[in-house]
Amino acid sequence: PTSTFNEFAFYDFEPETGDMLNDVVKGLSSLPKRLSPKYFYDETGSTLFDQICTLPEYYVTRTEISLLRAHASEMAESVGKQSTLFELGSGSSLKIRMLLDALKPNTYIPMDISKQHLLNASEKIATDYPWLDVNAVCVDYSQYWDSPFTEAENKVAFFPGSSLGNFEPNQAKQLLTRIAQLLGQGGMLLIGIDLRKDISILEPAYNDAAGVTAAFNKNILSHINRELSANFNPTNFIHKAIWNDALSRIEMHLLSTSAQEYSVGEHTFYFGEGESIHTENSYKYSVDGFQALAKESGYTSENVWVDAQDLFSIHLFSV
Ligand code: AVJ
Repeated sequence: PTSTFNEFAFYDFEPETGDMLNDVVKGLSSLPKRLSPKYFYDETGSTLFDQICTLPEYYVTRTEISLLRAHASEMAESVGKQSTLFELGSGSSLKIRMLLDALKPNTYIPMDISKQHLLNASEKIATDYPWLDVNAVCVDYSQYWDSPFTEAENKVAFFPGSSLGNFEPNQAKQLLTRIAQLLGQGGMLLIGIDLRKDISILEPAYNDAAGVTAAFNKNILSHINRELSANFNPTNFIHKAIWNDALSRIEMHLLSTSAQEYSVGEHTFYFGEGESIHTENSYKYSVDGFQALAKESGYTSENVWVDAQDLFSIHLFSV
């Protein structure tokens, strides 16, 4: 007989502070200035993101959750019998709960860049699902991809929240290709992708009345202050979110309220009045457009679920 207790393991491939310094210096030295949205997610940023997910304007999370709730058993049926379930960007591991009972995998492998958040969330899952082995992996999945779990059998990956939308279409293709390599022939990918829609819905979702998204955007500077001994004053920047229709993406920026100068370690950066730091892209796809991108990355479309208002899609692909 096997053990009555599930296994819990934590693997730390947390990105080095030195990598972050190089990356931040490079981004702030470019024109226009930019910072990677992965630096939103320190402990404060992950908590602010959880708050965003409950905002009335931010339809993304609640729509995806209602799709999962409505179709979990059909999704599990389409996925078929898979024993190892990966989740990319597992955050607080709330959505996965809607799938665990239907999918009944042996092992859950949550992957996230935010270490403490991942540890708390995965311990809770291990407690609440005593039949499930949990192997949490703290990792920057945009960089590191030598998974210790390549050998596992019958793999399915869950990539919710339209997080893939943070990547340029070409980078998205590369990441999807890497995931396909991890999954191997017969592997399955269940992925949540936000849909193109009217600007009157899109812009408020990234510029909420309560100002939580503004705080989330500015926290990237506080994170850099803490991690890299920088001296940004986040109150001297304004949050801006705009829809770029030609590129089919929401862009988030931080605009400098005046001419000012800040240091990051040994480096000094000058910001003109009104100058932008581009902090995030959030690409939106049509159902067909995303299926074409996935096809180019080595997948076959198996199924897709869309809500009645055409806000959000959950695709199932096989490798
Ligand atoms: C986690 C990347 C999907 O783009 O909607 C939410 C992040 N940024 N509000 C998104 C985010 C501002 C979110 N993703």
